[in-house]
Amino acid sequence: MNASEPEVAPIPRLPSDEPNRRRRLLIVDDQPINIQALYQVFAADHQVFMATSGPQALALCLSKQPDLVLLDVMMPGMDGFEVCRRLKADPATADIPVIFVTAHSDEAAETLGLDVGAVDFISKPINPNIVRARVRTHVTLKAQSDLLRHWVYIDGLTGVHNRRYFDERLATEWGRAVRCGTALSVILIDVDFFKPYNDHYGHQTGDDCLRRVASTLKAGLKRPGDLMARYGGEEFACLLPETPLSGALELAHQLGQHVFDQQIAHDASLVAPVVTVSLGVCSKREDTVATVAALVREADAQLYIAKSRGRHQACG
Ligand code: GH3
Ligand code: MG
Ligand code: MG
Ligand code: MG
Repeated sequence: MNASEPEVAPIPRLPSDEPNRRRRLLIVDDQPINIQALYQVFAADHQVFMATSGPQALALCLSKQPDLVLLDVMMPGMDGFEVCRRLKADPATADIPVIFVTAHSDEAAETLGLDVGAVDFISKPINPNIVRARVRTHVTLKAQSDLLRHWVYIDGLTGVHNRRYFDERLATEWGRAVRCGTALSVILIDVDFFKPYNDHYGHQTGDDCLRRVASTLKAGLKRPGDLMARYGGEEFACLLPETPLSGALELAHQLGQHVFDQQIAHDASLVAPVVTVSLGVCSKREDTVATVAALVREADAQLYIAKSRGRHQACG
């Protein structure tokens, strides 16, 4: 591509921001006839999954991530209370709302059901309108809380993770790296001459440029555990678990090259006619980089060196 006006990179869609998506429902009951009754209530406007045992229900919750589970209590082997306990104990399934649907409807059972984490408790035989209404309420609440959680951790301009998420992950990964004696690296990335870019092309085009730089940097990551976040303004931060300095420096060089390869015109830059970035790399070291604060401070110091040596380069 030639140096040209930047294209607007699409902001990634939210997984939960799809108002027309059919909600996924998991119906769990050891009696097929009970499953059938609930299936008929929801099949028309939901994507329905079915399980006839506790272990099958747990597996489906992990693989299908339903928006809600309708859960029988009395089942051979693992009963519904235990299924609910296990769902709530696993961070990957803890947020899925559970409604017990059971013939076993004394107050003690209902109390236990709510205590193990269910949001509601419905007696069999079911009234379709009541089940439908209660499911609708909890599916809506779940969608709203998913959306909130998403925006707490995602940068609204670029669609990559934000500083809050980066800081939390950094603390977690630092703890893990110290415990396991593994490597951990950070790259701080700053767009070169971005104030002149805004002055020359205007803020709107500046925003488009940031979106494009963000998606280019994110696409340059190699492993699922790697993280690219917007650190602030025109700065990005990359977290690389189990990556020593040599690997992080190599990736930093590649990321800088990827941004350059986008050939986003920058007539006001003093380093090239296109948008470039400077990168500072640092890795955990027992002697000199022994705290999270030192890791980020040293990456920032290396970024400063990259700037002072002429920009459009990585130092570490
Ligand atoms: P250097 O090469 O030394 O990094 O120079 P610079 O001009 O990039 O450095 P400076 O920190 O002075 O400028 C950063 C600019 O980034 C200033 C600010 O207006 C701009 N900026 C920060 N956040 C945003 C944003 O969200 N959108 C836009 N369009 N510009 C932003
Ligand atoms: Mg049963
Ligand atoms: Mg800056
Ligand atoms: Mg800058």
